[in-house]
Amino acid sequence: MVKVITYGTYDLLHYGHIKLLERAKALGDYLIVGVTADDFDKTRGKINVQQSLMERIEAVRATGLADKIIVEEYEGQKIDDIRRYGVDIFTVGSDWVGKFDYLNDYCKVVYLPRTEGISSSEIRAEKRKIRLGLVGENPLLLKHLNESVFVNGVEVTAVYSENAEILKEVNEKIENCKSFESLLGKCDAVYLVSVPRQHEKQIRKAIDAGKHVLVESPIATNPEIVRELFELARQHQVILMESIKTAYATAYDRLLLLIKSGKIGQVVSIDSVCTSLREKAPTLEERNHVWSGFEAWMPTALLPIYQLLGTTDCTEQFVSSFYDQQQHYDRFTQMNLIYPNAVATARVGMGVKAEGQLVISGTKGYVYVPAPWWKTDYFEVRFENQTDNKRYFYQLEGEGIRYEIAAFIRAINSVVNVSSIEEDVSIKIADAFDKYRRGDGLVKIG
Ligand code: C2G
Repeated sequence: MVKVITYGTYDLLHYGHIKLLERAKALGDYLIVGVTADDFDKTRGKINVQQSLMERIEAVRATGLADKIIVEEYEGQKIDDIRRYGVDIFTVGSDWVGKFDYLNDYCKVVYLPRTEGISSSEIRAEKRKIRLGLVGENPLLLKHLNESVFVNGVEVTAVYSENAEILKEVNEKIENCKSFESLLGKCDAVYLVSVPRQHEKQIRKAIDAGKHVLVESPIATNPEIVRELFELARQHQVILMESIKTAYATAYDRLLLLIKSGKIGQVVSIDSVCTSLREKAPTLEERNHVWSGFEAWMPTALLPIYQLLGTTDCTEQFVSSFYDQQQHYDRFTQMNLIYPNAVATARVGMGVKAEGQLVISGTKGYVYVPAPWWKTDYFEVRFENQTDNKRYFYQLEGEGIRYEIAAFIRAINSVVNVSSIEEDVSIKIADAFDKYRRGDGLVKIG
């Protein structure tokens, strides 16, 4: 019996895929089809896959051409599979010519002509590209601009910024708008990275104009307003999504799942530290568009705390802030949160450097994420008995920003909010800002 193997993502299964599978089957008597796992696709740069692994497997199964379907999860797996299943022929489309010649050491390699004129990318692109407008003075705007090119189905068309340094970096193909209103006329969706106090007004205008909104955290600095804005977005059938790039890092997502499944027992303490230095403290004028330490970092530092310990049971919140009174600028802030069965500390700073790690302690063990934990690609689960310790690594591309943009575009196209940040977490983050602003539980030093 001649065994044939072939691999693919098979997203939005189309005629080209089916032709390939038919010809692959015709090369032998038994066809094995390897369907790529989501993580594996991410590591090979395919981040726009629309269907889940199960949907893609089902589509391949429905062709009736595969005698066996397997999942491709890691680099080098093809060699393993060929040996394990006693494969005689490896085949793949001609777009891969030469790439798999190394498999000739294990079986025969056949490149089949690719069907012209059809591809998953084209099917995805048939939907008109989402025109994205970028708004704000924070240099994060440029990171989003650069990362958006990795995401299919989106194109940055306009920018509105009062920061001349940022505008210098934006190429002339992108329209430099003189006002927020004119930007709204040039796009379908906006990414806001203006200072938090401008968010509410801008979000309302954008939603009223029927635009989707991705907004750098916090959505607003008052929990009631955030609740209202989510409601407004629902009424207008647009997506409102909070942006914290860490939430889209695969390692961070896996870490949450691992802890929620009880790996370290009950969580009793979370210590989260996020700091960065800046060249010089902002002047009073600059404060109008410069983010303070609390604004820039607190949402990220609070994210694992609210996502793991919840948003309803937090009984107390004490904050000490090293505050530059003259410049109205917080340099270093520590927030202590008390839950019925757990405590947490979020420590953030701008203009202060500390070990930016995340430690989550439980009754059976703890999770350690080394600095800078907000760009997580690696973490360890540690136990009393060191031989039980485990290390986890998940490739992170573009600090998570491109995954976040991809999630935003997917949400827009499916009109379902697929945000990795739950609404109650967004509201609670706004609540922390509100309390801080009102001086509730706050001790200022410096
Ligand atoms: N294909 C084709 N004609 C098309 C489109 C795709 O013959 N118009 C073939 C591809 O060459 C591939 C298979 O259909 O053999 C699956 O295509 P994709 O889902 O795009 O998967 P791909 O990224 O090519 O993955 O490591 C190799 C991969 O797993 C192949």
